[in-house]
Amino acid sequence: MEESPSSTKMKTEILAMILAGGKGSRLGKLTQKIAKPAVPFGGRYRIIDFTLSNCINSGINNVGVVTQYQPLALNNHIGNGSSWGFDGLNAGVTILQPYSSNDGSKWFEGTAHALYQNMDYIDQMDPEYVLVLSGDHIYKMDYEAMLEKHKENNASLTVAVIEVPIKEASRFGIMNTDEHDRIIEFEEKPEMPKSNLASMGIYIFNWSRLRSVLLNSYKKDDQMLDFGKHVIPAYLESGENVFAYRFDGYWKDVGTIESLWEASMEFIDPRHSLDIRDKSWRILAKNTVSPPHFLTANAEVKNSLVVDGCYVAGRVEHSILSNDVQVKDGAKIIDSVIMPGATIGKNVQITRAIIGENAIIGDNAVIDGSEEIAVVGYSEVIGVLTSESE
Ligand code: ADQ
Ligand code: ADP
Repeated sequence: MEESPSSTKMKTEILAMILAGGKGSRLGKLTQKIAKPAVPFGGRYRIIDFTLSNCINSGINNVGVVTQYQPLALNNHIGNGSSWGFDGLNAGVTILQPYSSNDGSKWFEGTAHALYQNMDYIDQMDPEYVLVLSGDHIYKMDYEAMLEKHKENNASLTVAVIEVPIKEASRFGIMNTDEHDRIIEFEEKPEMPKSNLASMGIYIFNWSRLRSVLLNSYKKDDQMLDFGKHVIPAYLESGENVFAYRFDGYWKDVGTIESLWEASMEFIDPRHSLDIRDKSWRILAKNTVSPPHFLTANAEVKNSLVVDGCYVAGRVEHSILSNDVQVKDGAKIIDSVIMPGATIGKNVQITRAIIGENAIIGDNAVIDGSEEIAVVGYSEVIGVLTSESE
């Protein structure tokens, strides 16, 4: 790739690249039609809203969103970025469309490859640092504080880390550090983890260094496809300054049905450590205007989040009703997440379930997730609704 002419360069200190392209196959039916970052969360949000909000709250005004798999809903959701304040003169979000080579077969093959494919865009922004983020984490984090640490350590790469329960450690990149938090050992998703210090998949790179490392590897035949599998080990091997940045707030990778359900249940609790009522760190979302929610005289709603446009005639306990959900007479919903636009028919019983967007659950259906979280897919129809409803 050629140097881009300096006159077209933007000169940004830090550019965030949100990786929003993974298939999210572990979310099964929920990501058949949309990318994981576009999956609804918390009634009013989509998963990527947390990362976009963190960027703007951290003073990071330039963001590229790398899409690949099923990007349509994500494009529609992000639009020009105005919902998060990215439409100003000094702030912008660019949705980077999937790229495929001439033979049409090679899309982004991994996280590092995805950055390599977008090198022209990054060069045009001409950042000193690139912050690599994932579009599928629920958390609030100040990336500016991480950047300060990166500079203080004179690091070439800083990896955000968190302690995880050891039984979950093999889902993550796991590392050991010295007393100054310099990373001395790193293993991507080890079968036998040597510690519980996990990579959050959030990296700050000095761009000029990463750029040449990637270019060199793609010139030769040992292409660096993935940050965890290839780039971090190569940095450690060549003696680069690689540091861990410890994060001790709430953070959840909602890559599985169980973790998505768990994070949703935690989200209901108003005392939860992910304080969404904190006005100094607001989580912004795309505004859809729906009428106020309506509860009938028979409705019984406890300990739940109910968003605009809902109509509730049944019983709802410890659950999330996202925007425009209908819960008909006699229906009972416990410990569940109902995604936007879903209709729950009369006398339906739903326990420990995630009901996908616009799904229709016909009258008298029983959806029981007491053994394993039950999932109904996007627009899926189960049974029939009686015709007089509506
Ligand atoms: P994983 O989350 O398993 O582990 P990966 O599947 O590579 O890593 O995805 C990281 C992010 O990049 C996801 O948001 C995914 O959607 C996105 N993504 C993946 N491939 C992409 C592509 N080709 N184009 C665009 N986006 C893509 C990583 C690290 C671990 C760390 C965990 C923390 O590798 O070390 O512990 O994140 O969650
Ligand atoms: P039924 O009582 O036969 O189950 P519905 O529950 O579908 O019928 O609707 C009862 C009434 O409430 C209908 O007039 C319907 O149009 C109205 N309604 C439906 N959704 C909403 C809403 N979000 N807000 C206010 N009223 C609604």
